[in-house]
Amino acid sequence: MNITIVGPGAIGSLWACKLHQAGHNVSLYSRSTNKRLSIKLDNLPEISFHNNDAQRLQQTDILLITVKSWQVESALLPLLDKIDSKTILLFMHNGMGAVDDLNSQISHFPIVLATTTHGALKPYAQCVLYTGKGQTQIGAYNDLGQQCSFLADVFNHALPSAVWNSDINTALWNKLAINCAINPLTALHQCKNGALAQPQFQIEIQEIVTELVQVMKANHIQADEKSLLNTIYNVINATAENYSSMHQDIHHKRNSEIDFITGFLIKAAAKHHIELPKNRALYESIKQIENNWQSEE
Ligand code: KPL
Repeated sequence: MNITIVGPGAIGSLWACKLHQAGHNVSLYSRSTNKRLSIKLDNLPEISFHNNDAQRLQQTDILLITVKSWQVESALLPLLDKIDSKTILLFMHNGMGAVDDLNSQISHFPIVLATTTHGALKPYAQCVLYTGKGQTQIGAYNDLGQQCSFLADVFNHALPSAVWNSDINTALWNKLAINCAINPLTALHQCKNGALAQPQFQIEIQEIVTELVQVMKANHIQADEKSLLNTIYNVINATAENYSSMHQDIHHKRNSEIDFITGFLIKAAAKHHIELPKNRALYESIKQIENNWQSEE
C-alpha cells in the first residue's frame, strides 16, 4: 500500500521502518525541507524515505498522522486539498479531542484512531530505537472508517500485535486514564515512571483515579477503580525505566499534551458538572510551567 507518515517522531519513525520492511511504499511528511530523510532502526541499515513529495501524497492510501495531539490541526490542514478523498486518515497520538476539534473539516474522509503501547525512542534525528514490545489497537472514528478493519492485518503484519477494536473509544479512555495518572506527576516531580510506585504517591494516584472513574462512568465508559488502579500500576512497573512523554516535553521546554490529556478530562467532566480538584490542580501546575516559559520568551 502507499502509506505516508505525517510527523516522523519516535513512533512515526518506528512505523515507517516496520511498514517499509513489510513491503509497503512508505513516504514521510515532516517539517524538514529535505527531499529525502534517512532513518536507521536499531542496528539495521538505514532506510531512505521520500519526504514532502506532493505526488506520493496524492497517491497515498493511508495517511498515518503521528504528530503530538496539539500539532494535529496545523500538520493536517495544509495537506487536505492535496490528498484523495478516499485516503484513510489514521491518527495515533496520546490524549483525546484533537480529531473532534477537526471533525467538521475532515468528516468526508474515512477516519480511524489508534493507540499503541509499543515503546520507541529517537535519540537523534536519523535513528529510532525500538525499546519495548506492545500492542496496537485500531478502530473506526466515523462510518467510513468502519470499512477499514483490514488495517489491523496491515499493521499486525508490519509490527505485531495489532488488533481491530470495534470500541476504540473505550481503549482511548483507558489510555487517557493511564496518561492522566502518570504523565503530570512524572513531569512535576521530574522522575521516571517507576518512581510513582513509591508509597508517597499512593494517595495522589488514588485521588486521580477516583475522579477519572466518575468522569468515565458519566461518559458511559465502563470503569472500576480497583482494576484501573491495577492497570496503572502495571504500566508504572512495565515502563519503570522510562521518562514519560510529558516529563520529556517539560524537561526540554516543549509544549506538553496536557490540554489533550488532563485538559480533555476536565472538559468532559464539566459537561456533567463534575468537579475534579486533584486533576485540575495537576493541570494548572503544568500550565503554569508552560506559561512561565512563554513569559520568559
Ligand atoms: O504513554 C505514555 C507516555 O509517556 O506518554 C506512558 C504509557 C506513560 C509511558 O511512558
